[in-house]
Amino acid sequence: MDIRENLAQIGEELKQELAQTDASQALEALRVKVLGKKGSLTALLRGMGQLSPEERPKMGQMINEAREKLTALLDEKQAQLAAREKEMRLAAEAIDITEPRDLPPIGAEHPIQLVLNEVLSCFEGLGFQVAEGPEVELDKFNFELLNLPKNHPARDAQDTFYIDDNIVLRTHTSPVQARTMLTKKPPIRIVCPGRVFRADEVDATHSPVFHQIEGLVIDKDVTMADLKGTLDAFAKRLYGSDIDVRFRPSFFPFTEPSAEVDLTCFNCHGQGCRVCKGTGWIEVLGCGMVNPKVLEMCGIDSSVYSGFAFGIGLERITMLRYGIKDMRLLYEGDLRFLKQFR
Ligand code: 2NL
Repeated sequence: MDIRENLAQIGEELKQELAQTDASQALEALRVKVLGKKGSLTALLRGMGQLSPEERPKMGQMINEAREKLTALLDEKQAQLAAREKEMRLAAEAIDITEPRDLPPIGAEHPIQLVLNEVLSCFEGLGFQVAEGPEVELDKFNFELLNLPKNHPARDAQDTFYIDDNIVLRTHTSPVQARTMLTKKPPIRIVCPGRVFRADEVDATHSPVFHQIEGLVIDKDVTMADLKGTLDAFAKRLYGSDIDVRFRPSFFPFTEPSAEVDLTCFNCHGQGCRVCKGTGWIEVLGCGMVNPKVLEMCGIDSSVYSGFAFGIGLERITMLRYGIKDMRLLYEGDLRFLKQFR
């Protein structure tokens, strides 16, 4: 068989085998079988040694042309296979973006937050603005300006977490109001919600970290009637139009006069029940007319302006609202408890 026939046969064989090849690995094996060191075309090249010097250049040229053709055939097939394999891979990896996914578990607002939201929307409806301040406070703002001088029992080390001689964890949100009085001119109408700290034991009704919302109104001619009217409107917005407020005399160093405020029991509407211990009333907050000494220390002329303030313990009204018997449930983060408020 002469080289020409040989080349034609190698080409025919390759074409047939290529037609049956459908994987790039098999294609590479074919490439080696023809063009590799021990390949059929390479064997022909080696055989050229037996040719006469006159024949050699011509045959060499034919073999090289054949090699180029065969290489082109192999490359073409390789490109086809690569394209097909890519197509298959893309098809296999395709993502159905219309497939509904598993939703991550959705959290719920904490019951204290739920109650705070209601209380805030009541006061915002009455024209109050929300003010916030630092939880780590200067003694001056937490105590001094609120008529709680050094050695007052309320600042006893038993109740107050001291950072150092002049810095405490705030024991109420009143320092936010003191800061507001020092920086803003009346009229002032703010509510200050936030976390407060007292060195208390932990039990069903006490926690060293708890939450308050305080309110402050300062303007000309503000009287006890404005205080009572505001709290009455608040109570009716929060619990319903049949809820009344009742003032009992009390004492706070920062207000004079001071009062504790009861609301009609939201559970029995005044009839008397377990929630209100048969009285028909529930104690909800403390309040009073801002002590003129406090106004003066905070840079407000007490001969021109007067004001009222109040403080509400959020844990207490949250527990009453949802019938929670132990305050610790509010802090433990037990999902079985928290889920019930979704
Ligand atoms: C309570 C009593 C109260 C205030 C807080 C206050 C703040 C300033 C001036 C005057 Cl800057 N008063 N706050 C007044 C009366 C009572 O809270 O039993 N809270 C749970």
